[in-house]
Amino acid sequence: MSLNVENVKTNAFGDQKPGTSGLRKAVKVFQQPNYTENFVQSILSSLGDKLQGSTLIVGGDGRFYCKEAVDKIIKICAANKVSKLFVGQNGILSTPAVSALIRTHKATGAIILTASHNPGGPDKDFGIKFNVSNGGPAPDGVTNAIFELSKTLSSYSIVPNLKVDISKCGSQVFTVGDQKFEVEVIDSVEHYVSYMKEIFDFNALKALIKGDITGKPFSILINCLHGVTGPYAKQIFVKELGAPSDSVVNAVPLEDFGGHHPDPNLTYAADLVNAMKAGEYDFGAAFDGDGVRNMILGKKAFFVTPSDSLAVLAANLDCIPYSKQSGVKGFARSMPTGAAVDRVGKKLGKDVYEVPTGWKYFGNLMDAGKLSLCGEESFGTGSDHIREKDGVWAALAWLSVIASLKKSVEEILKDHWATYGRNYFTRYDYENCESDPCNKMMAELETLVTSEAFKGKELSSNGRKYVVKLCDNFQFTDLIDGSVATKQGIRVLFEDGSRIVYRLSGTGSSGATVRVYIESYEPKEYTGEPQVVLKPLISLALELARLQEFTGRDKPTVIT
Ligand code: VG1
Repeated sequence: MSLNVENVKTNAFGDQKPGTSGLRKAVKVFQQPNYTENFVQSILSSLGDKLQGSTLIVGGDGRFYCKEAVDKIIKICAANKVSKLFVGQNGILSTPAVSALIRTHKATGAIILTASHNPGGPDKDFGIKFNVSNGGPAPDGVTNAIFELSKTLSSYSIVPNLKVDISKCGSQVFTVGDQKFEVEVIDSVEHYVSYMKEIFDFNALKALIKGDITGKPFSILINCLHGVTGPYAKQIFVKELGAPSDSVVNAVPLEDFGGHHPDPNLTYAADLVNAMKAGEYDFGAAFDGDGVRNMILGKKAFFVTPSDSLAVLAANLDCIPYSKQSGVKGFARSMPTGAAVDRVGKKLGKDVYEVPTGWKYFGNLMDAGKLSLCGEESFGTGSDHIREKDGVWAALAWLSVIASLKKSVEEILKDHWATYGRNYFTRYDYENCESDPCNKMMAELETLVTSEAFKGKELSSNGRKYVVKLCDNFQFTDLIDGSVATKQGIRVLFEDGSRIVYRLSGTGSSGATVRVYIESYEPKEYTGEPQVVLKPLISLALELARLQEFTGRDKPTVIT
């Protein structure tokens, strides 16, 4: 029996502009009549000629409203002449798993249901993200086109009577008008796990955990923060690598992430930090809602900053069989990320690229074979095995380095600093501030630091002097396609290599979040406490922006 397509009249919404990574709004916004449908139709329409006969991947992190959204997406894809969808069982797929699937199936793209590290639940956030055929997040050109379409959309097409059971794996074929439409429901973890087995030496990792490498069992604690990675982590760390079953905790994905922020940092993954403090575990890792972010801890909760993590992995990338085999190309980091990786690149004679915040800016360079590894200070690390950051991959990468160097996390870091010096780094986040004063603060700050009078100026704070070298609002030209991204963060760079960066977040769902990134380089002294070492620069950063005056906050929500 053939199913009918209905064209539904709708009114355009003016606010469907994707941010740093997809469209993120409160669940209640997505639940408005036609809101989700409109955005999905805009994504599909943006594909133009590539839409008819296309194959797409659909899945999400299991947060509240995922299932409803998957159902709408299937019905709208059917009406828009998509020929095949791969859908994760029960709508579940981690973002890295989606990226891998796009590449394997040579799909046109994917619609991913996630607001990533943002909290979930009926009163929290939902998100829809579109990834393109290389497996990566849609670049600005695509998201701008989607936004433009969304502003004038007057109808969408849907097959209201299409019923697909996404709880069972297997293929279901339908006739829509005179076209075939296939939905293949796939196991959420299988493809990703087998890919990880190709990338890493699972026998070596198994031996590490068992104790065959260091002479005693290496104990790990993996906290999935009730995000999507639970089933992946159970399968990999427990079933494949033989870690005890209680080494993976908070492994059941929950629609509201247990009421917490699924963001693996020192504040929101405090559980992991506290559990590691006693020294019972050698290695700890936590991941975010959709499995892209990672936090790495050593024994007694020794914290590895994401910027250092990137540098250590860069210096040791050939401990990973996949990277050794494919050859280590260049490295990249987002602009606010600490420059530790730059020093590794210099020593190894590899190029290091600096791009704006957001994973979408790495894709072209990777496709052009210019980089093997990239990362962001926001707990994102990944390689060219896919086009997303990948939390579970990062934990496996670290275990590979440990197995190969036969050293603890702390020893690895201390050796690294002894060789390269240390880039002290911290980030202050002021979440959910009022937008208008924050916009004003950024505008005034830009005027101040880019003024003639500010050039070469000597500033002092807590007895230390800093001489201004360069200030700007970061602008980036993509080396491959020439596209330009402007206003990517206000930078204040000093003669001694220290820097302060200010940005407004592009992932929040309401109000404004101010991020202040502070970094200094110490060639020899590497044992200091970042908050102590950076104190003068932190005070200077807050004073320059008149942060308390504009935000009304006397302390940040999160310090990393
Ligand atoms: C933040 C991070 C950025 C990251 C983005 C998406 O963006 O700073 O580095 O790429 O989140 O991460 P913003 O605009 O809020 O600073 V995820 O894990 O939520 O997809």
